[in-house]
Amino acid sequence: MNRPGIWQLFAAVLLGFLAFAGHAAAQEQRAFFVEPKDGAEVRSPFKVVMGVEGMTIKASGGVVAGTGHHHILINQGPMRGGKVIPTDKTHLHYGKGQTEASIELPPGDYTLTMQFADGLHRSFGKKMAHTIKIKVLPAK
Ligand SMILES: [Cu+2]
Repeated sequence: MNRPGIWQLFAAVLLGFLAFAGHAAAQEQRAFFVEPKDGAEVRSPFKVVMGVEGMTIKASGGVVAGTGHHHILINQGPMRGGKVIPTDKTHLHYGKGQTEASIELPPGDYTLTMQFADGLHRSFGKKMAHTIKIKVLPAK
């Protein structure tokens, strides 16, 4: 009988389970601002970095399950799921699959919402959105 062998096997199974559980948790779907942080003070133009988990970034065009692209909505909250995001000065599309952008805004307080949406720009709703507040400072 090789008792240490059995305990090693037990430990390996336990570690495997923990790794699986951790992976499952990481697969939770969310979209978020990496940069700027909520409450940040920035000067124009400022850099925005967009992140997504549990979905894949794909250029706009067709609808492929589990994929989409980023949008930034200026001075508004998330858009209802299924609603097509308009294209104008306050609804910015990153339809080439960009994860970084440079944004220019006049000085002031802003609410920015990062909204993930499908290949036809249909919002994935609040669960795939992240809203932050920032202050754009006057140019130096
Ligand atoms: Cu779009």
